[in-house]
Amino acid sequence: MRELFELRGADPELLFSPYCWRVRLALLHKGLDFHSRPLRFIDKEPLSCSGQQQVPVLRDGDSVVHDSVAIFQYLDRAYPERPLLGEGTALSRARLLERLVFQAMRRPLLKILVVQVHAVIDEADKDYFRSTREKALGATLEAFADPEAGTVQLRQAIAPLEAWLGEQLYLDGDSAGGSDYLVGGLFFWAWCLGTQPWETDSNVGAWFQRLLTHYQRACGPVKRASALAQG
Ligand SMILES: N[C@@H](CCC(=O)N[C@@H](CS)C(=O)NCC(=O)O)C(=O)O
Repeated sequence: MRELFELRGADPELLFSPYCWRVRLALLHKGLDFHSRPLRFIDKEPLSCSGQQQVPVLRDGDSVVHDSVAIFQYLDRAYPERPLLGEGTALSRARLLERLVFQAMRRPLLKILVVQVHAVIDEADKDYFRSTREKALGATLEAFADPEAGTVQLRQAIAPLEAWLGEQLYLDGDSAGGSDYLVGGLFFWAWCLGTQPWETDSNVGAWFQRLLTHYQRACGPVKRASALAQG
């Protein structure tokens, strides 16, 4: 049996981790079904088989793999049809893209989403999330949050994607591939939390919609939180 350990909100159907979304999209690309194991932040025991404490974790028969990029690489080794990242130079470039996009998008997205994440997680997770994130950010969630500035910074960060997607339908070419899922996971994160800090009427907006439509056709509607009232 194939199992994906992933992160859930107070509503077990609300799955909002960007890294877990990457893996969901990758499994769909490979045509592999799986059993979802949604966990709260504090549910660490089920992850002990992976020797670390973060999701996503994929258990596939006797193999247990953690870290979204490592899971992509595992899937390409175990199921070579329809490669996600490829090998050699292609793999190296995909990993570089992941680093660059992550570096550029994560902080703006956190400014937009951090208070919303706190709002949607289970009561039992709230103290843990607040204390770990406030330590990492060096500020209270509320002081760090700045959806307006985050949106401006995010739009600057995705400008190269906007230009690139004016030339082709997907980051990887005519059809979606590993780069689309590595980047797309960050967009699903925002989407599931009830926000859409990019313009619908843009190349990026149309690209995200293609990924979402493809996913929903195969897997059903994506559960979304309702947006937080601003101000
Ligand atoms: N580099 C990892 C990052 C995974 C990660 O940061 N996961 C977060 C959820 S989005 C997590 O499990 N956090 C657990 C915690 O904070 O205790 C990947 O790409 O999978």
